[in-house]
Amino acid sequence: MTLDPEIPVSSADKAMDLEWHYGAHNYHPVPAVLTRGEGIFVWDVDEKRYFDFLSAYSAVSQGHCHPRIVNAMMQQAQRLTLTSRAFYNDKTGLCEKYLCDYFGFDKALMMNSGAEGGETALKLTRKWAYLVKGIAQNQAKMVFATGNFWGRTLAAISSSTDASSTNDFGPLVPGYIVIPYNDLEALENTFKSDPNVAGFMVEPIQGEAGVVVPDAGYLRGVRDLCTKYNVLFIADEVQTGIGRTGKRVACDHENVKPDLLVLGKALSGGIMPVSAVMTSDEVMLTIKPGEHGSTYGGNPLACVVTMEALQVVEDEHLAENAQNMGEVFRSRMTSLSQKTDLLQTVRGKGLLNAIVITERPDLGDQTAWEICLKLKDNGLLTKPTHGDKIRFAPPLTIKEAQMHEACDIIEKTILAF
Ligand code: IF1
Repeated sequence: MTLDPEIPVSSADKAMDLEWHYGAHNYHPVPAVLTRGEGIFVWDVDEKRYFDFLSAYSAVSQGHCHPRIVNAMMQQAQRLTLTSRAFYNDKTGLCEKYLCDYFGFDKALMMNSGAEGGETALKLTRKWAYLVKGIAQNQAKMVFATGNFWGRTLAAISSSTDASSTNDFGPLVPGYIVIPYNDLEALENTFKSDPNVAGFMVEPIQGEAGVVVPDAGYLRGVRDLCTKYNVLFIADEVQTGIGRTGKRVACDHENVKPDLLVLGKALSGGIMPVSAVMTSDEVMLTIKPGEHGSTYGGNPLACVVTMEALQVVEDEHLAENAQNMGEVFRSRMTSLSQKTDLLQTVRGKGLLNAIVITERPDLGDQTAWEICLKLKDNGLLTKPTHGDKIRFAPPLTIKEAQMHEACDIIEKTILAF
């Protein structure tokens, strides 16, 4: 491949140029060209160090390139990586048991992306609707909340209320009902009015919508209504799970147990795509051999990585650390909000947080983006979510001194803006 002599020589520019010329334009990245990651830090091609306050959208909760997880991967990668599920192997069952013991379910079904996890949960729910609940064929309804985000597949975007996710991708998947988030009355009215409702899939905290935390008691209310109306409660914890909000999973904040739990992202510590759906025998056994699967789903390499990634969360008490460091972060941001009108409020749980900023008249909806560019210049990486919210989600391994150093950067950037 001969590079166009017009392409700027700096490796940062070259990397961005290559993506521009040869890659789809389905992202608008912050212009940082990263080449190395370790713990809470990443470095760009010019060896500039950044605090990673996005953690690949909560997938790198254990920190970049965690040595235990990388080592586990390397050991297994030299032994057996993929057999397909046409045969058994000596890791998949161990990991399925590990997941069931860790999260308290009868069975697990492993896939790859979070979207595939959500799709698997939906297919299980529809099977259960017809084979167990007795809903008439093709009449099962799925309920979602406004502002939901669970991936980019057609089934996932069909529940979206964000035009940028759905425009020009129709026709969408039928059988969906979308109701307001954090609204138990709307949920009960929907269950009362339609006997064909099979499941309600909801994020305990909405990530993409801008870290929207529902009222205390919402998850308990969802649990009780789903039980009352014999509807499956599907918790999409792809982003909120695995210690991110200060608990093992976010549902633990209200001691509720969903009928199906969907996990992804940090399940593999940012090493490779792994997702999983966990549920009861009653639900899981509605799918028979040959009715669902995936080439890489539950492969030996993914299973070894997953078990080590979860053990690291346990051994390093990452959920507790997320709880404590999140309190430090929100306290610092609350103090900062008293020094500037730019920062309206901070919200979140554990280390899944966002600040809501006041758009500056000259910048309008680019204000958050411009702040993120300045944060980058000052050594901290993150990205706006939906206009006027900026998400802050560092790896759960962050230490208190590092959190204060990062908050100093945020404070300096905001006050100078
Ligand atoms: C991108 C958003 C976050 C998720 C929840 C399922 C999935 C996701 C709650 C699907 C994925 C990712 C997708 C990623 C950016 C990121 C994201 F901004 F897109 F919405 F985190 F908020 N459930 N979220 O958050 O998992 O198939 O991606 O493995 O599309 O760039 P996936």
